[in-house]
Amino acid sequence: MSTAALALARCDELAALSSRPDAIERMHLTAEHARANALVAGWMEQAGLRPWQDAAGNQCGRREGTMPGLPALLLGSHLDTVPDAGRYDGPLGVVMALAVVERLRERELPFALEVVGFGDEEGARFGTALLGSRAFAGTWEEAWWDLSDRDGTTLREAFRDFGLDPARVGEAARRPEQLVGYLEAHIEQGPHLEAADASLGYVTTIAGARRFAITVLGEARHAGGTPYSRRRDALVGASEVVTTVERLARATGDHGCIATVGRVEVSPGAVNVVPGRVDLTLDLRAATDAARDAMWEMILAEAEASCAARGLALEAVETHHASAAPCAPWLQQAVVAGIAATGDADPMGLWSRAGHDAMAVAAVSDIAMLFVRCADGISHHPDEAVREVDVARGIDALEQAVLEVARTVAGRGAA
Ligand code: HGY
Ligand code: MN
Ligand code: MN
Repeated sequence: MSTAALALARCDELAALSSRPDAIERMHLTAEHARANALVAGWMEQAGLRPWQDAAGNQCGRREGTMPGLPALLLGSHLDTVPDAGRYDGPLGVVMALAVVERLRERELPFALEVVGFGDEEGARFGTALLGSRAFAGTWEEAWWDLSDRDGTTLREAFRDFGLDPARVGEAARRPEQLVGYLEAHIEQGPHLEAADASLGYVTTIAGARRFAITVLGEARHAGGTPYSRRRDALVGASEVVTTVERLARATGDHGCIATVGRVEVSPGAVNVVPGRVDLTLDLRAATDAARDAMWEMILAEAEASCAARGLALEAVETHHASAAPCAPWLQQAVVAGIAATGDADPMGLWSRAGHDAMAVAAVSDIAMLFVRCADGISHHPDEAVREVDVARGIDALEQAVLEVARTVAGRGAA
C-alpha cells in the first residue's frame, strides 16, 4: 500500500469512529474522541513517536532530535468533526503528518518532531472553537468551563467524564521556547486550488472569525385570529436578518467578508402559532479583523433597524472570537519550497477562509499551512473528497518542508 493510500485508509478508519451509524460525527470529549485518540496513539507508536494525551485531551506524540529535549517542530491538525462531516477535514492533516514522521524515521533532525491531534477545532459541541489548541497555546479562558452542550453537559463535566482534571488544563500549555513552529496540512475547503488545477497551495493568512448567538424576540399569537397589523412575528423579522447578512457580505466580493447563518430555531414552533422567538447563529469571517469587525457593525445596525420597524427586539451575544493569523514568512517559505519540490514551479498562495488550529497555535509559535485540493471545494459534508495523487504530493511537500525547516534551523545554529 502506498503512503498516500495508507493515509486515506486511516481517514476511513477514523471516519468509522462516529456517534452516528449513518454519518460521521465525532464531538470533543466524547467516547468517539477517546477511541480516535487511542487509534492515533497506536499509529504514533508505529511511527516511532512516544504518544501521550495532554491535559486538554489532545493526542500528542514526540520523537527527539539530535539530542533530547530540543524544541519541537509540530505537525498535525484536529480529530473532531462537525455534524454529518466529511472524513478529511482534520484527520487528513494528522495522518499526513504521521506519514512524514515515518519517512524521516532514520533522519537526524536539529529539532524534536511532534505530531498532535487537537481535540476540538470545530467548536461543534460547546460553541466556542479551538478549545484543544487554545489549551495547547496557553490561552485557555476560565469562563469556558460553564459552556454547555445541547444536552446541558458543561465543559467542566465533559472534562471529568473524559478522565481529565479541569484544574490541570494549564499543564497542556506549551511555551514558545519549546517550539520551532507549527506546520499544518489541511484540505482547502474551498474551490480555488481546483479552479487553478493545482494539487497544493500555501496559506498566507487564516481568516479571523467571530460567531454570534442572535435572538429575535416578538410575540407568539394565534395564527388564525391575529391580524397582520397586530403581529410581531419573530420569524419574518429573523428572515430579514438572514437576507441582510447575505446581501451585505456578498457585496464585498470574493475576497471580502463571508457570513453565514448556520442554525435557526423557531419558538414555540407550532404550525398554528405566530413565532414569538427565533434563535439563529452567525459565522462571520474576513482576511483582516478590521474588515470583519466593520461588517459586523453594518449587519448589526441594519438588523436592529429592520427588527425595530416590526416591533421586534434583537439581542446578539458573541460566542467565539479568533483573530486573523498570518503565516510566518520563513515557515511559509518552507512550505513553498516543499510544494516546488513536487514539481510545481509556481506554487499558489491563498488566504484561508476556513479557520484552523494554526490560528490558536499562532499565539505561542510561528505557523504555516499546506493546502490540499479537495473536490469541488466541498467540506463539512459527507461528499468531501481528495485525490490520492494530491495526497501523495502533499506528503512529499510536507516532508520537503520539514527538511527545509531543518536546513534553516541548522543554519541558525551554525550562525
Ligand atoms: O469553521 C471553520 O472554518 C473550520 O472548519 N472549523
Ligand atoms: Mn472544519
Ligand atoms: Mn478543519
